Amino acid sequence: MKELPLINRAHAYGKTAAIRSDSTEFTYEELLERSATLAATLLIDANDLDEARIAFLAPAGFDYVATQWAIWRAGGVVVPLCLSAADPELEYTLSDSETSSVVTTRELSTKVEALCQRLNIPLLIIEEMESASKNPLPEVDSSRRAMILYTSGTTSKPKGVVTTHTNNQAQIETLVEAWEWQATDCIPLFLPLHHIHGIINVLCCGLWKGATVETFPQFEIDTILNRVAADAYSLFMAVPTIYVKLISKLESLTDEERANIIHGFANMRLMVSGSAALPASVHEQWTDLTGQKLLERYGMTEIGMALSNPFHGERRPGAVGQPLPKVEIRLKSEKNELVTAEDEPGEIQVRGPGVFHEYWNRPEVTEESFDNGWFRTGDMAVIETGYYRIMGRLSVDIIKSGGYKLSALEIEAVLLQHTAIRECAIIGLPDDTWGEKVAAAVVLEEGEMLDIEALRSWCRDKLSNYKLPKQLLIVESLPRNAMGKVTKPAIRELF
Ligand code: MLC
Ligand code: AMP
Repeated sequence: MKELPLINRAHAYGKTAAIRSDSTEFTYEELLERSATLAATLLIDANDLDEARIAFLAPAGFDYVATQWAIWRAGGVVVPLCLSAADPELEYTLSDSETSSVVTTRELSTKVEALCQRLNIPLLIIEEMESASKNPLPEVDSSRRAMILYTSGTTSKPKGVVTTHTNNQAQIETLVEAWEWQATDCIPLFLPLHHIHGIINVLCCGLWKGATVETFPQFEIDTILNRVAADAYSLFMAVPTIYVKLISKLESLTDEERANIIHGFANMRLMVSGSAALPASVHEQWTDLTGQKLLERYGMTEIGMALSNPFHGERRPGAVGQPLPKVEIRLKSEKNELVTAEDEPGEIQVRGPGVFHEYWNRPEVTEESFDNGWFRTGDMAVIETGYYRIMGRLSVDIIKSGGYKLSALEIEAVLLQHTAIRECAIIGLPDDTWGEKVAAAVVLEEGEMLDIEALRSWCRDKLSNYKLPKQLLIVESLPRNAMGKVTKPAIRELF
């Protein structure tokens, strides 16, 4: 039977370690076996899930990957859930994706049990999924939908980005080729597994090539640095905030404590930064500390990775390089004209097999986001002596904080539910560690008071941790332009 390429390739890797967590290793063979059992359990009443959406909440590790592969092998669409999501966010994801069942671990089940009951969605516990069924798994064509990742944007609620297996495969092959992934590679995975950076760039690329992926529940800096010092890794991929945190950690250590860690970093064959702008100063500091020249690349949930500094050749601080294999890029000016010259800014538009299939259940939004077959990223760039440089985003309502894309509108909609708040505006303030940090300017109702701690604790059961405002400014009124529209640049000046 024809299997999906990612699964099919795994047979050849047999007893190699695919996943390493807490010093336990799981081989490719074990992954194939466990995912087949889980797939059979998911298929208890059917021969094929026929693109049913199966959401899952699992920490990074063997269970996560076995569940992901099981859903794919059973013909379903994976909807990975955010571990730190608040209840309303989980409810939105399950409802919007029209999820037909949720899979989780026993430990995490309390987080979704009541919600699944309320929404009448079956909840499956991974540890209890043992199937006696020996029904053959369906043949799943690569053109079918594979994954929905929720991404914030210029709409108040996140949109589900649907990719097919073909899209995912193209995104993987692009990176495997450009960054010369090897079966001997070992990479730490500490990024959240409901976003493309962790899922495609680290996990799927590693498993595609037969490498070993060492998982951590989150960015546990001390544990990870111990492993770096033990020379455990050949590759490292992270968001800029992580490099900033690593630099300040390394600077806090004595020369002796630092020596092995620096050696471990220096020995890696490649270190990559992406998901947000890497300040040139951080790039240079990292080289001074470790001798490694970070490779910065640019991507997006909807398109996979698009631009990258070269694996061989000049890695230029402040720039994101050139189009990756199989990715076509063009720049469109404000006047909607093609930019052909260097030093002229334009919106990045992307075409290629890695570009997503659709926004789930949003045909009009999908259509509007393309210009004659080219995906409009909303990011501005310029070409300078052959390399693209990202200049910023077209929308002020999109914030990138710690590598997470946040919608100002989504946070504003939540804040407006607070009885003390009459009006509010969320902006991203520049921040050395987080890139941008979420800041709120609010107009209070008559006689009300509010401080940042009270606001954050009120928000906590409504928004994930990383979306909570970090700064609060109480204003008499929000600055508006002649049309009555709130002007965010003017708000930024108030902080
Ligand atoms: C957390 N904190 C923040 C914050 N997030 N403060 C300001 N801004 C933020 N965004 C605060 C917390 O409130 C807490 O404060 C303290 O920092 C520690 O919180 P934490 O959550 O424990 O932080 P940490 O674990 O260190 O997380 C940092 C991080 C994480 C960088 C590891 O944010 C992360 O994993 N980011 C990666 C996201 C990602 O993968 N994006 C890729 C999307 S895909 P206190 O006071 O309570 O201690 C994409 C496409 C592409 O973008 O191109 O790749
Ligand atoms: P997401 O929607 O979470 O996938 O985030 C994608 C966005 O992250 C892009 O549209 C860019 O705005 C931003 N981004 C990713 N990589 C970079 C980079 N290297 N430099 C600047 N911005 C980046």
